[in-house]
Amino acid sequence: MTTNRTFTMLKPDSIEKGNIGAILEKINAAGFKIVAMKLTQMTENDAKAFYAVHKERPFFNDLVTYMTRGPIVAAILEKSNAVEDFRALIGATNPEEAAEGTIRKLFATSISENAIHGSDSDENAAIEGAFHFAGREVF
Ligand code: RTP
Ligand code: MG
Repeated sequence: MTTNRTFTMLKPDSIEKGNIGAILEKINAAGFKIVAMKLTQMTENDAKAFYAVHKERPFFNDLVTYMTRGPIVAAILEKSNAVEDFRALIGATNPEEAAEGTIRKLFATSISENAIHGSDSDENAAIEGAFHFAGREVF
């Protein structure tokens, strides 16, 4: 069994709604260890770079506006099978399609404002973690 890491952001709607504690509770209960964490706000250039894969999509400008409108909680999480298990914990992109008990089912507002991000591969987890954290901030 390999222990590995994923990257997450609690998105601005989660902070606005006062859901940081409740969401971290779910993450802890699912067995993830927090190895880096901070409250931070992305600039427009940060969000455009972070979500560059979606730059041709019709929702791109709305996504950048949403992700930059207030602080986020960025974190690196450790667990066996971290990327896949965390995507299962957060649920489908559209909360209407998310399974019962998932973070998006419980806390998301809509497909656009969906409470939380989770990396979609080990490679992206490493890239996204390094985007937000210096080496000395990761434990
Ligand atoms: P994320 O990258 O944030 O973990 O989300 P995801 O993999 O589940 O979904 P993805 O396809 O990567 O989309 C990134 C984020 O863009 C917003 N979105 N809005 N209005 C729309 O149709 C739409 N589709 C996607 C969401 O905030 C989504 O999480
Ligand atoms: Mg994605």
